[in-house]
Amino acid sequence: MLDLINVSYDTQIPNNVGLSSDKKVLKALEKWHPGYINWWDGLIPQQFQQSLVYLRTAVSVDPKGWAKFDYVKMPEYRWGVLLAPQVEGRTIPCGEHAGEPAWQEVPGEYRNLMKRLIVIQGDTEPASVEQQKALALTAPSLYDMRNLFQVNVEEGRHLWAMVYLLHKYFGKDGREEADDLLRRQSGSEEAPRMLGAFNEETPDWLSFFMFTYFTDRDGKMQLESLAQSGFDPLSRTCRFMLTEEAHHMFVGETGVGRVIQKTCDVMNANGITDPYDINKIRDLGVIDLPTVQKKLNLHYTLSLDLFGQEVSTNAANAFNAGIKGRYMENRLTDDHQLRNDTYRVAELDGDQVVYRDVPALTAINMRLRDDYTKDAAGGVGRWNKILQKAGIAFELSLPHESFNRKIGVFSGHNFNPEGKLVSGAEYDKGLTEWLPTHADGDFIQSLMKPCYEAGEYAGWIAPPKVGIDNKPGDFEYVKLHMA
Ligand code: BYC
Ligand code: FE
Ligand code: FE
Repeated sequence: MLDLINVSYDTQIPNNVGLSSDKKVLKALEKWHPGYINWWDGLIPQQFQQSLVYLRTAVSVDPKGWAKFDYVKMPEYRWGVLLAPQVEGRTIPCGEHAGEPAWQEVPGEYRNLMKRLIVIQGDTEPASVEQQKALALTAPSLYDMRNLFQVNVEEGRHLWAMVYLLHKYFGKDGREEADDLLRRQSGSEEAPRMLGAFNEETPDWLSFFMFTYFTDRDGKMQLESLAQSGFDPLSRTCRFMLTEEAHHMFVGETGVGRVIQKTCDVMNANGITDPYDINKIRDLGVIDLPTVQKKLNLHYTLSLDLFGQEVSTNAANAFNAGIKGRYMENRLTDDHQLRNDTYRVAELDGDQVVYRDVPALTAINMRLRDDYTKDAAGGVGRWNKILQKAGIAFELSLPHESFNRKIGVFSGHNFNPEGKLVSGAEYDKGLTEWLPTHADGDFIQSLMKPCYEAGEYAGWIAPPKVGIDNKPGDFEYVKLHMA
């Protein structure tokens, strides 16, 4: 009898999908495995590959207690194929097949559409590891380094999750797509990653925290909508990935929060009340709040672009086919088909942003993006609480959806963060206050000095309130191997 909760370690690839009796797929995955290890080996600097990292590894997919923590050398991490348990009698939640039994195989008519979405999802996972590959060299603490590596190994596992689906359900072209996932590279000229934000740099730790807060949250929203898929193996894969995703966003939210906390503490200790007294604040070795806002502007708007066009026939087709649902589709109470519904989308009328109702089926991307914005606003509110508590008169906010966009109706137009169309000259002038400049980047870079003593933290970031796995403050989260 197959055990679908606990992970089996009887093959090279830990799994709860019965790989040991699925020889064809096991063989394909074993063939893909060396390329993956080779990719990982070439990416993360060698001294960290040899270090012992206190990581959690999934041992079951039961939401209560699925993880075990232990010291692991990353190349020996057991990347596995883990699907959430099958739900008895699950039906397709939306679109023209709503109510029919969920598919256990890919319906021929949707094969290409489904493959494309799985490939895009798979492409982002290794891309993020590539973007973050150099950060350990400047880790502000062993605690942060451990969190970085935890995120990295799990994004690696997310790649495995998509590669499993490609190998198992898409035959030869699935295997070719799986190979291509290791061929493309973030930022490469010849073979870039598929989506814009995944070809940007993550040059410093503030970027990393913003990325895990804002861009991993796009991951959450996309996985939520794929978890609603009528294709049951995709749904089950995404449901388990979501349990891991929560930690990635936690790292981002608490990371930014700790940066803000430290800046407030240092300002208060030195009697600085004006957050715009930037030189004085920077001279004290912490990141000024206007620069935090600029980084927020950048990462939020890059992430908005990941939702695609506001009005999209691709998205309508995916919903109608039952391949991709809305956020919390199973909790919504409409007909799940959107035959006559409308949804409000932004449009440009001359130099005004206007809102118009369009058929809801075509506005699936916009709706998910709106849900994302609501979700992302929560943490910004909590960051502002830190500022209030410290008595610093500064408020962070999400810029208007029209600002700095490369995809959708606003792209190619000069909007300011308040959502007002401005002249090219005004825009150029404003940019230095709205987005990080090279000088801002240089300043942040100057703070990025590694802090590798257990229990110590770089001067620009506050320690966390609690440790990982309830460990004490001076716990050695990474036992560094220094050659
Ligand atoms: N960059 O009709 P549209 C994560 C293309 S993050 C470049 O709106 P659609 C993670 C688009 O492909 C989550 N191109 O497209 C986070 C289309 O091209 P074709 C990743 C773009 O399909 C952190 C054309 O423009 N998962 O997991 O409705 C760390 C027309 O656009 C972009 C997914 O994204 C762009 N930003 O929407 C690690 C889920 N946007 O077909 C991991 C799967 C659009 O005309 N993907 N284009 O050649 C999807 O659901 C959809 O493909 C998208 C795009 C939402 C991305
Ligand atoms: Fe992921
Ligand atoms: Fe993630």
